[in-house]
Amino acid sequence: MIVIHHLNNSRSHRILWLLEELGIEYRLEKYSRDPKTNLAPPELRAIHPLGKSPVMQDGELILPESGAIIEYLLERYGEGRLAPQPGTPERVRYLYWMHFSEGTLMLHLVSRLYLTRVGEAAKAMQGRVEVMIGNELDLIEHELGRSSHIAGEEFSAADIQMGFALEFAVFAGFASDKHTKLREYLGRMQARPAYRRAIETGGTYAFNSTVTT
Ligand SMILES: N[C@@H](CCC(=O)N[C@@H](CS)C(=O)NCC(=O)O)C(=O)O
Repeated sequence: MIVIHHLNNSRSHRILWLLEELGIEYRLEKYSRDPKTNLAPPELRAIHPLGKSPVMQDGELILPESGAIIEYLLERYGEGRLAPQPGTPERVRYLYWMHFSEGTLMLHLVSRLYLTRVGEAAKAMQGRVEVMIGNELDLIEHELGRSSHIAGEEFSAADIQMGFALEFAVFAGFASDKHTKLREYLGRMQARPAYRRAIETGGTYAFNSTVTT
């Protein structure tokens, strides 16, 4: 059976959500963030040297990195679900947003979080990163004006991969009044039964509390 090494308040929620959407059985190994440092406990390093979550175990295979886990699960168990057909315009959008989530938006959100802790010396760089995050949310708002989901009219795993990054952006205060489609879209994603089941199974998840404003 698939095992997910799951940290509270983390990207691991993506994998639970995907597994719930696909109706695949799984077992959770739960870990809690340190209340002071917010870091994962050292036991996670026994599973994978970087000690981050999510990590998926499928038989002998140990796989970290949420995007890679999603791709693996779809390829192995997806039976063509939750990904547009290769060769279609939707597939290209799917690939773009699948990679954009960690490669661009999360990179900037996490960089900004760290920069806020440096203080005055980082102010100029922080401002630059905040401009980039704002531009990225504007781009997403525009994309959601084209279709009901991030890669087209159909729900796909790109919505799952983007979901956490958008929740984190809203949580960090980056969505403004002009991001109405983004907020409406997130509300729809969070209302999906599989999303709700993932929250119930995974436990504490702080990033979806500020979305419905
Ligand atoms: N790019 C990786 C990021 C993994 C990651 O940074 N996970 C965070 C939780 S969202 C974590 O484990 N943080 C705890 C720590 O750094 O100790 C992915 O998408 O899986």
